[in-house]
Amino acid sequence: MITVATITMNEENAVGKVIADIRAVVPDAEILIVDSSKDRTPEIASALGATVVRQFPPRGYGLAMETALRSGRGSVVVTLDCDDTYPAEAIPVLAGMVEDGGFDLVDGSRLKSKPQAMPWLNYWANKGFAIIASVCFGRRLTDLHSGMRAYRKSMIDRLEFDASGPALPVELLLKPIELGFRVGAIFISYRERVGTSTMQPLASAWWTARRIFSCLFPR
Ligand SMILES: Nc1nc2c(ncn2[C@@H]2O[C@H](COP(=O)(O)OP(=O)(O)OP(=O)(O)O)[C@@H](O)[C@H]2O)c(=O)[nH]1
Ligand SMILES: [Mg+2]
Repeated sequence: MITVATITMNEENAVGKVIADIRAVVPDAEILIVDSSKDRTPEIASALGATVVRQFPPRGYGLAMETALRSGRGSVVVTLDCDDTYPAEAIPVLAGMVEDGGFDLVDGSRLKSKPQAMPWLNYWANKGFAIIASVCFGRRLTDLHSGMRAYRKSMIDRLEFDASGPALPVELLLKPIELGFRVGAIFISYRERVGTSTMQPLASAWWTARRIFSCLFPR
């Protein structure tokens, strides 16, 4: 079984479509939502048959993502943001590469070229950090910050990471590489967001640098 996990904070305008899109491609998957909303997001998600774990008051992206990754019951956990930016059609491709392709983690990279939906500043920051990490880790990495990936559950069970603070996806990609897990990537599309972003660019950049450094030189 696969789990499709997403975290939500006030995504009532997107959650219905995101769940419907997931169902259309993987009807038998467990759909797990870690929710920190004040709006109707959790009610909508429950009514559509998703498993909702409430985390309120909100504890931030990282702690919600850690709960999502650790609570999934499937042998593969596929993550995506609940803002309609990621393509649900990629779920079976990513999951299949873990289930049948022998990968422990497959990244959905948004950066084959600049997505129209990504502001130039974010694009250059993402690209710059990916180049730095590629040099540091000696392999081609194109997107450290993607929210869409497939993780082998048994790998997550063995992984320790610091879920406090922004830019957790950076550590969730680099630590498995450092530990010798089999990590792959495919290119995916990236759409315009429904609703408002919670991303804080400066804090995210600082934490990205910190996380690259701490994965490179683990204590
Ligand atoms: N449960 C929970 N979800 C959160 C929290 N912060 C953000 N989210 C969700 O995490 C996902 C990613 O957040 P976004 O605001 O889209 O951040 P982002 O994807 O880095 O930024 P954009 O590229 O602008 O979309 C969304 O589905 C949010 O609803 C939180 O504190 N708790
Ligand atoms: Mg987003």
